[in-house]
Amino acid sequence: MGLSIAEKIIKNHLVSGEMDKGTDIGIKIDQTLTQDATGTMAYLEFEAMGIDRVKTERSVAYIDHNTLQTGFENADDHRFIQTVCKKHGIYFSRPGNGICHQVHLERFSAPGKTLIGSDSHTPTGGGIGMLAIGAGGLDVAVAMGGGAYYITMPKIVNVQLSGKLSENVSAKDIILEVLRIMSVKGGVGKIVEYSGEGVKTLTVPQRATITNMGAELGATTSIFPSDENTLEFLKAQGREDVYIELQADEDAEYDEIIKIDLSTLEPLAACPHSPDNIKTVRELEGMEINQVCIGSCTNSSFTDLMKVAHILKGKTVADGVSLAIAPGSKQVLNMLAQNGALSDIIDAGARVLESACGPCIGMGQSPNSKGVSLRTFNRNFLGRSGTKDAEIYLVSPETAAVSALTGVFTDPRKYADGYEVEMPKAFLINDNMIIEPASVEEMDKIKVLRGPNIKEFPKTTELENDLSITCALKVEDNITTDHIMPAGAKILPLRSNIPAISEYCFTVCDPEFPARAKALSGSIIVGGQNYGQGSSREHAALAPLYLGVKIVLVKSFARIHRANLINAGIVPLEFINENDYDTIALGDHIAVENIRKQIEDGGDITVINKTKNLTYKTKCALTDRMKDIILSGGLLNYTMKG
Ligand code: MIC
Ligand code: SF4
Repeated sequence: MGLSIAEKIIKNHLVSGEMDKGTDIGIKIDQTLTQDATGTMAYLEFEAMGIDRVKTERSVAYIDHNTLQTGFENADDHRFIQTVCKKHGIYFSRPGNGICHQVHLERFSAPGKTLIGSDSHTPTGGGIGMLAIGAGGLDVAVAMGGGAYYITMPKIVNVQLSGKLSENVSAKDIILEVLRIMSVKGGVGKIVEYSGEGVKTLTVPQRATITNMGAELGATTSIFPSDENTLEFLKAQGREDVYIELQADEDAEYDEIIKIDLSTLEPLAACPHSPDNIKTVRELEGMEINQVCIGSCTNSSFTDLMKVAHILKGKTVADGVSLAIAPGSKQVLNMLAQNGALSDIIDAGARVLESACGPCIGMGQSPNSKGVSLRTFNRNFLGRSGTKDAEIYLVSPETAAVSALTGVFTDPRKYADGYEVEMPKAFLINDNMIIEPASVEEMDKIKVLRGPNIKEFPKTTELENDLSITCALKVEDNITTDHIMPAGAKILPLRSNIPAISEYCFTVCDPEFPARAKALSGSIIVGGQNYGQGSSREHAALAPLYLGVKIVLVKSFARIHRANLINAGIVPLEFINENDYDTIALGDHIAVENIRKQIEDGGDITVINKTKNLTYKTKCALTDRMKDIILSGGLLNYTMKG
């Protein structure tokens, strides 16, 4: 039987297990990336492992999330990461150089290689044919130390693209269509692999928009073939030496097939508050809007912003609209500056932000109360923008730019004028904002600088055998990590301080949760389907850990968050009978007896609701390695035990 692209890369990197779907495999990791909001923790964990120098082919740390610097915290974190990188062999991309995924695609990505990153949108690299996966910080730390990365061998979904996009219909509309078809949980346990004649019509940045937002499907990753367009992109980045061709075998077998004719697509929008709540822009036309934000790792490439500049040229942003634009990287911003497009953008009245995540993670530009904001981003979870009652719609750069001018939701096809952005033959290459690590000889001289905001990774202990705990929170389906551990300008600066950030844990759902959980001597959280979707932030596991949560019992989990819970030593349980969910209430007293033995045996775990006098059967589905991690009290303890 032939292999798909993802299977070929996995085969080349397999260090443990067999490539049988649904079983655990370990793969060798060639590259890692971190960003600053998850990076401080990842590097503290790396330091705790006591390894001198990274063992990957390339590890890069980016500063892109916490660039508001409203206090000393972020700047201290940047300095810590910069010095840690210098010492331990990691490349450091300075603040201002751009968003991790955009810069990595431009300067470091390579077809056929494996990449894990402490950010859920790491699959952006799939646009160039990498096997690029989002992971928790601890997994990245272990990979930097030369350890394998463990995943469940995913099923492969083949999305066959035919035809060509019509003018002003965009790569964003393709992924919104895939989200409409598959939903935010449709990709769990799967890799989404693109093929077909339509692939040839898409450039690498367009493909990267699609693989980036594959994260919103809950997929392990998404991947495109590596072909002549890939070579063209790499040549223009002066990096054709890393090119290899990658195609699926003709007789590759897939678990699911989805067919999309690109010529039939029209502009789409993800409506509040979920990326799979899709409507056509036509249906929304005429709705008054207050804000437009263009940027993020989904849609801030040179070609995206050239299109935006073309639409804005010689016009003015509508009176009632605030337009903010954050170019994805210094390369993009500089090229727009040099060719004059930036001037068109400024002239139209856009508010030009630095090359960073910015409004995407609630770092500024929160909309007005009940404001309608059109964003080219990838997530529109409730409250993420910083304004709880705002209505966030995710759209293409074309829809965003045209609507910014009209002041109402507008179908950009009405403004089609035959303009096509050309892929540059040569991008502007200047890596002066990427600092190389010290040499092996020099590394010992480097002193790692820590500010007062940096607190140690919380210590964990071995799992107790008899748990007698209380239900401290009960939540619904599709809880995101933005509910569990919110971000934004006020909370993000605390990412390297677990005691302080824990005070905000779940406060979006229940402001009393942190105090209640702390007062109990051990607790359980109960949730619905797809619990923990969204970000890779391990803080969504570390904060509950710090607050004394021992078990999370839900109907189903999102992949990265479940892995983060295991890494933190919190037991992830799933209801076997989903109706049991209805019988647990806040404050119920829960007991799990002999849990160590139950975990070791690998069968169902019996959970007793003492208050209701009920017994629940739950499943844990842990591999032997995961069992050891949980029993040791988390991945750090497990790794240090050797
Ligand atoms: C996000 O888009 O939610 C983030 C912020 O980039 C996160 C990482 C984080 O929480 O630091 C992600 O996607 O993993
Ligand atoms: Fe940054 Fe937003 Fe991309 Fe996350 S989704 S990496 S916050 S731009």
